[in-house]
Amino acid sequence: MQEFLDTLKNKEVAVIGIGVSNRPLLELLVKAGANVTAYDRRPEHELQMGDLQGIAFKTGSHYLDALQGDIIFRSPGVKPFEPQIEAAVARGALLTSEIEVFMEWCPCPIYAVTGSDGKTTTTTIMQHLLETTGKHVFVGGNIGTPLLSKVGDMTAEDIVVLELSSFQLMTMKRSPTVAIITNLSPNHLDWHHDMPEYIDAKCNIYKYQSQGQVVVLNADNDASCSVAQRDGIHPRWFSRQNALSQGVWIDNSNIVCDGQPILDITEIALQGVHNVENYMAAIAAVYPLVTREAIQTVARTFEGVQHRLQFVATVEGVRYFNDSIASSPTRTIAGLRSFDQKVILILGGRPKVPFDDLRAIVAQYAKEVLLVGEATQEIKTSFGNIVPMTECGTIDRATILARERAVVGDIVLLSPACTSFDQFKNFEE
Ligand code: UMA
Repeated sequence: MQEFLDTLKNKEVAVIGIGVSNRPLLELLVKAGANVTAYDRRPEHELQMGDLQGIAFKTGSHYLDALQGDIIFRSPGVKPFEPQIEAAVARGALLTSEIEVFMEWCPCPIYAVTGSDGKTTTTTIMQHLLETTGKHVFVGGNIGTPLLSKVGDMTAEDIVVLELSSFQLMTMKRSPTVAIITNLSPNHLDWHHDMPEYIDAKCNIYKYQSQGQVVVLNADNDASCSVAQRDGIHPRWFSRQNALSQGVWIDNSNIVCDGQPILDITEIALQGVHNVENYMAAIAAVYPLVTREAIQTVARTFEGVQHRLQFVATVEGVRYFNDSIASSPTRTIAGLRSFDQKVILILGGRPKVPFDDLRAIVAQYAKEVLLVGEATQEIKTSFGNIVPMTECGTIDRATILARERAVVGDIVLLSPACTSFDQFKNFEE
């Protein structure tokens, strides 16, 4: 950690985006003696910067107009092709990010997961599996915890498991020891220019690997097969649909790894074939470091990431999911996109950001919306008549109404797109 901090002393550093990823980074940069300017498009009063000392700030609508610095840290949501960023790079500035620098300085093996669907669950499965080896496992990245400030606590004996988004991978010039792409399908095309750019970003997860490092790909996914062929790589494949000669596949109801039966899929506590695929990807990455017995124990006991698209129960043929961690429209959009049928959506609470971006996705993925909390009128105004909406007031009433309205095969999803603070202590309550 000290070695890393020494590289930054007296450097002119720009940090774009004052959010989850960059807050601990800002503190580290100040500690290192760098001259730091932090940029954010949000106005200063929304940023709660009181605890950040020794930093110059540029905020608001023209925040990037005077972008300076030898090193630029971009937070994931900031597009690298903003003209001011491209101009800075053209004049010689180094464009990097908290996660990229973490990967450079991390002292232990990194297992990283990306993909259009199943990233968070696969990352968490990997965490549980690797913990059975007795090693200290650090988990972070897009899943929520920035790890750069923890490098000093890590040793070569530990393991890091990262969830990486296309936003994080887009400018990445480092790859992990073991990389997984769960699948590739159109996603985030409101942010990326187009599908090829999105896919290229994802492929950075293996592009900088050295010999002997591993990439796991989904043989059932056409886009994954195309990139393997294009890049001439030799991945460790998994396939739920076809038997393979090597890698991970299904024989009767058994997940088989290189011909060895590992796990009966009926033992997996998580619902859905997508979770069978998540286990297959994870097994391809960790077996035989993680034993067959340990894999079976995790599969029987791990019931999903709490509050994060967590499957709760099937009642009278209706499946209920809790995604209460989705306190912004972006998160609700991601949640809705993971279902392949229209859902009954419980939405609302205390509004945080406008709902305009959610409108089109709700029209596509929700059969009806049950509204709760302070955001009710704002959502109604924003959505107009795209979908039937009912004012319920509380989550209790919304849930009762959802049960009355749902028919066999329906999905009821709580994914509020708002904070819970108007009625609850936090999203967990
Ligand atoms: N900002 C700008 N200009 C921009 C964009 C953002 O100034 O053009 C500012 C915002 O006003 C905000 C700050 O940048 O104040 C940081 O915003 P950010 O959106 O870059 O996000 P962070 O708070 O740093 O959180 C990010 C990830 N967010 C995104 O990728 C959008 C979090 O993933 C991640 O958990 C966190 O880093 C820790 O590493 C969230 C996510 O929704 C969960 N990810 C997407 C997904 O999973 O689909 C990719």
